[in-house]
Amino acid sequence: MTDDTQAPESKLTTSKRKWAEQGKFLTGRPTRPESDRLPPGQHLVKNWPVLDLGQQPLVRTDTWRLDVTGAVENSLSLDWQAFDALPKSKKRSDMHCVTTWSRYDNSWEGVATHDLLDHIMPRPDATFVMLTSYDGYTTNLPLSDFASEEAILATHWEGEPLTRDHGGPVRLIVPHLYLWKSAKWINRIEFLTADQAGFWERNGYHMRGDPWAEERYSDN
Ligand SMILES: Nc1nc2c(c(=O)[nH]1)N[C@H]1C(S)=C(S)[C@@H](COP(=O)(O)O)O[C@H]1N2
Ligand SMILES: [Mo]
Repeated sequence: MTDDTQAPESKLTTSKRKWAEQGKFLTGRPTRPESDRLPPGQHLVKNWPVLDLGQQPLVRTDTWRLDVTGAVENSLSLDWQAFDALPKSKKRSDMHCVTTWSRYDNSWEGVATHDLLDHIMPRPDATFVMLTSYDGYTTNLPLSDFASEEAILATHWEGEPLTRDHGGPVRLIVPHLYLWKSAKWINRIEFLTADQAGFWERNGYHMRGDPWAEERYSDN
């Protein structure tokens, strides 16, 4: 057709069909269209870079402990055997580092945070968590992010035990936040009734760190 009133209509129809395919404007399960998979300002890498404070502690499973404390009904101090006896989960997720690299489709095995939460039962006034690691690193995040369905205390990546440089024997993975929230060599989880800044958060990084909102640095 050469009728030029037709052109904008058919463009709109094309867009509408695309939106329908992507489920745009649908509320319900928060699926992301493929085009939104890479957060703004990020680029893809195939390797897995190592980033930390520069000191990679050697943490042996025979001395490892995970202390879970603070605003909870049941404080716990888990040794490796007790941790290993918790239900195991597998997850597949992307990771996004604030230094602008992202890596797709990482497979994780370990203990889902919601399975740990079932045991310790945070008190109703618990709203944030502070993580402390064997290298002295700390990072804070909202309890709702820590408890997300995809969050896991990971012992394995791609079917292999997590290596020392990536935080073995256990690190947290919270894939929907920047990777600095995912504490390597985790040693302690403290439940808080108000937010407190961890290491990078005291040094200019954002308190939440949502990659899609580009929450890289704090506003002040
Ligand atoms: N214990 C600990 N966890 C840490 C860090 C750290 O220095 N110490 N660095 C954070 C930062 S800034 C990033 S980007 C990721 C990097 O994880 P990777 O080295 O496995 O890629 O770990 C996070 N977790
Ligand atoms: Mo980072």
